[in-house]
Amino acid sequence: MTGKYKVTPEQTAFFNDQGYLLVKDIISAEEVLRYSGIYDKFLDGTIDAGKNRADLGIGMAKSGQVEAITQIMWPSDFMPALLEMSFHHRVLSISRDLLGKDMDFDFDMLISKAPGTNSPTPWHQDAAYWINMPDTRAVSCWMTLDDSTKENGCMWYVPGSHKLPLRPHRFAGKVGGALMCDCSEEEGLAIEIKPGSCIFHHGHTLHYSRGNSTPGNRRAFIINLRPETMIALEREKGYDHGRGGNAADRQLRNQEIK
Ligand SMILES: O=C(O)CCC(=O)C(=O)O
Repeated sequence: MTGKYKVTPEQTAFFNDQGYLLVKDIISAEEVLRYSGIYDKFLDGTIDAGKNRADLGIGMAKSGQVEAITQIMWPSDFMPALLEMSFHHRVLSISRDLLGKDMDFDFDMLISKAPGTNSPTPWHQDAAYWINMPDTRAVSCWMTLDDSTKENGCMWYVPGSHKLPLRPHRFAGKVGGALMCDCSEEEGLAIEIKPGSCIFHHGHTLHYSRGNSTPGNRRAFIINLRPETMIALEREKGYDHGRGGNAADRQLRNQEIK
């Protein structure tokens, strides 16, 4: 790994303060093409993710649409070579700069908003999907393969929200679909990014995206990381983020704070 994929102390301080960090060009234009080819094989079913593929926007799809929001958990289980490719390596390196040398790969996922699907990802904090952890350090890297704009569903964040308690969450629509909490665009900040760029966000940072109302794709590749001991604890408790086919088994994990 080269120094290019390290972040500066100033960037780490920004992440700690704001709960997110934009990193431009984590993969090159050439690599975007390579990842796009792989991603499209997942979307068109050439690589069959089976029950690891589900609709995050359950109940929002219009007739004729396969999914309102396509979510594929653990793509690297179906294509282990992904683990050895640049994106995974660089994200691991940066996450260790941001949150500590014990950060490790927890899981990966693809979230795609097909042209015209127009289904927002509701405001939420990732930790609402997870079991409670004694060590709450966790980071996601959201990388786009397309121009990510407000119109096609770029990410919005509430700066500093990772420092506040988790908000109560509920199912946005049908049980098993996305979780949501009360929040609005007035509180947030939209970050439009170019293909191959990414945003790291803390597991407690409030975020959301609008639906894709454009004729183009909005394909995001996401990697989640947390301390290795917390990953071991999750697995011990039988929690593996939809590995092996329960992607649609989304539950409220933070009921006790309601
Ligand atoms: O891609 C999206 O619209 C949502 C992504 C998200 O919620 C996440 O990466 O945690």
